[in-house]
Amino acid sequence: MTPNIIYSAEVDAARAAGTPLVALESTIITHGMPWPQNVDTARTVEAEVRANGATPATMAVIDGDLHVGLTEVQLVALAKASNVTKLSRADLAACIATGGTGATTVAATMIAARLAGIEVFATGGVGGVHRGAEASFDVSADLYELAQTPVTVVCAGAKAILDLPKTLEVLETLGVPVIAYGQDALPAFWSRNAGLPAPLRMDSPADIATSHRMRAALGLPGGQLVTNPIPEADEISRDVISPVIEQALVEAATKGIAAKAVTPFLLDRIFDLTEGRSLVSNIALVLNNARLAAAIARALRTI
Ligand code: PSU
Ligand code: MN
Repeated sequence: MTPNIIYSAEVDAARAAGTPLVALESTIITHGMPWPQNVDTARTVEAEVRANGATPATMAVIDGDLHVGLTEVQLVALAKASNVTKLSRADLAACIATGGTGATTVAATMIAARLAGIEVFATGGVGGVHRGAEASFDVSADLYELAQTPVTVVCAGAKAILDLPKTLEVLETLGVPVIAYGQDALPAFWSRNAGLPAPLRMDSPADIATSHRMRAALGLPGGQLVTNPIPEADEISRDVISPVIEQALVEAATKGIAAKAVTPFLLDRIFDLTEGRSLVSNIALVLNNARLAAAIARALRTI
């Protein structure tokens, strides 16, 4: 049995030519941003990847087919739909087997990227260890995926809706390199500094690409997590965002939000509570990550 993988025309051409590719997720479109900014961002991010010398491959499952690269029509349909399933590692096979439609998280996008031979993936934020995980056991499958699937994921750090020290501990335990790009501190999504040192620092796409290949050469499974600080002009300081996050977390607890619903609920509340400012920053950092991911994908072609 083989899954039906459908490559978009541009991804197909890039694969044939051996030119750089960058994977993109779709949960950020369906569960991470509101319409219509979600589809605008998806288009702009794809354009940014192209402008930086690589081909974008946005992943999704549509009617049981695994799509690597979406057409404009597919992108719009996904962005407009209100009840698309959020697909992580646990959900992917079931969705494909039953002819379903769903958006891929970081974990599922990494799986799709590996199947398509794509080594680099750009997104906004990854899942992690949620605050209160000692009671809820809520640890994102993204972390375990990074431990086993050989894709370098470029994000802007983890959101402070998560417990960042615990997230770093789990990544260390799992043997996942966490690399801050161009600075010593771990970036925290909307802000450039989480107040924690990053385990590793690299200052060039070439070093990140070489490390990616070195892991394979050493027989190590899994990928790398590159944390790229949001551009200064788009940053929201920790003082401003922290109380907003606290309020969103209290509301989630009061409403009994659990499991897959937690991250989308918090993102939506933070958007409302910041009157959309969180989204402006979110878009800027995704574009910044698309540029770095394209540069890493280009560097991988020269090694
Ligand atoms: N963090 C964000 N924005 C997002 C997500 C996480 O800042 O859109 C999405 C990603 O798709 C990520 C998923 O893989 O949420 C993690 O969900 P969970 O915590 O349920 O594993
Ligand atoms: Mn979770």
